[in-house]
Parts: sequence; structure tokens; C-alpha cells
Amino acid sequence: MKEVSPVLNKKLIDLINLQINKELESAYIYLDFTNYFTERGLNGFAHWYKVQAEEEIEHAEKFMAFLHDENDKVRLMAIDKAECPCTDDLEVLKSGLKNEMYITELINDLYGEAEKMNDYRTLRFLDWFINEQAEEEKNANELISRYELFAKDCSAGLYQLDKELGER
Ligand code: OFO
Repeated sequence: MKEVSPVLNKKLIDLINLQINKELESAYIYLDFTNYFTERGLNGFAHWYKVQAEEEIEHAEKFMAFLHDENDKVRLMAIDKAECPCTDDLEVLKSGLKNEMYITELINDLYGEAEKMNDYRTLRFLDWFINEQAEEEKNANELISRYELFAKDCSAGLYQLDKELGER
């Protein structure tokens, strides 16, 4: 393996490595949701979370590529067991939103750290994630609202929503 000399500050490298872990953990959580909905026979919801899981892996890959571009090392860590509250649809959707809010917090911490160090290259790179998190939280919130409005107490609404989510 080639010798690498770190370019980024050590604390930032650690935070980015942690972020890689959390993106992969998010993928794991969403795969857990995918399994829950598949087992419920809601294939549209299952598909929606499968796509979500794939996006999380892409996010991890973006961070890995960034570290490599900066000539720093990627350190993959153990991924925690997915703890899905998988007994109730709405609880699953809400815990998806909670996860996204947690990820936003981590990205903000990372951003704050890069700002302290006047690390403008990292800040530019993180801009994409700042926007992405806004989008992810919006999607998760909308999904909860639509479930509550149309599907919670109505099997025809649930059927329709499942169908729409299958088209993501
Ligand atoms: Fe990676 O954005 Fe969701 O968690």
C-alpha cells in the first residue's frame, strides 16, 4: 500500500471516518425498514427504503473518495446492530426522520469543525451534504404526513401510497 501523508487536520479526518460509519449505519437501518415492509407485504414502502439505503452507501462513498483525494486514510469501523422499532408503520417512518435529523447534526458538527480551521475545501465539499440533508428531512417529513393523512386508518389509502412509493 502506498505511503500517505495526511492533508486534513486529524480531528477532521476522524470525524469524516465517523461520518462514513454513520452513512453505512443509515443504509443498514433502511435495509432493516426494507425487510420490515417486505414482510408486511408493502412492497412500495420496501422499495422506497431500499433506494434510500443505496443512497446512503453512495454518501459513504463520496466521503471515502474525498479522504482519498486529500491523500488521507479511510478507516472502516464496525456498524451497530440496526434497532428498528419494527412493529408499527408510523413508528418506522418516524424513526427514519429521527435518523436523518441525527445525520444532519453530525454534518453540522463536521461543518463547524472545518469552519474553525478555515478549511474551505472541506466546507465546499460539505455544502452538497448540507443541501442533501435538507432534502432528506423534507422527504421523511412528507412521508409521515402523507401516511397520517391518507393511509393510517384507510387501507385503500395505504394501498395507493404503497403504489406511489414503489415508483420512486
Ligand atoms: Fe446520508 O443522508 Fe440520509 O442519512
